[in-house]
Amino acid sequence: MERTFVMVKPDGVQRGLVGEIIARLERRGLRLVGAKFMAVSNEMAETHYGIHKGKPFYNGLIEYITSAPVMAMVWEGVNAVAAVRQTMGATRPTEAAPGSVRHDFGLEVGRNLTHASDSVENGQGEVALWFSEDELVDWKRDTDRWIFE
Ligand code: DAT
Ligand code: MG
Repeated sequence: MERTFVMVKPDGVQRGLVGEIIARLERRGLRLVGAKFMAVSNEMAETHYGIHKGKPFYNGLIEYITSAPVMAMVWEGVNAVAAVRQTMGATRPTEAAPGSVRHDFGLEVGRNLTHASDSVENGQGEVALWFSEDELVDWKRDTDRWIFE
């Protein structure tokens, strides 16, 4: 089953939106396989956002993501990567589809509430970066056959 790394960023945690965001992913039918509430080290932030190094917003991005705790999670399901990106919405909240998290709760690109892996390959890499194997739970959900065809 496809897995994706999802994070409620510091603004989402500070604004009390962790439950709301988890509820949307649960309601969508995705299955939670790992979660931890944590502070992000500078080293972790720089590894995670390595592809953005050198861009004008990079320093602000690192400062933002390390400024307060985050909720790091792994979710799985059929087309989990695309489904979660859709639930979160476009990077800029003012371009995110109505009904998406970033549209419904955000205004600014630098306070866009969540992270979600953008490809299956990056999802695998990010899951491995943020979680060890023993932090991921392999389980069968009783409703799986009513959600997965
Ligand atoms: P996404 O988080 O939708 O995958 P991304 O990977 O392109 O977007 O960028 C990572 C984060 O960096 C994004 O969530 C917010 C910030 N960011 C991206 N582009 C930005 C910009 N032009 N100005 C300020 N922050 C930006
Ligand atoms: Mg990205």
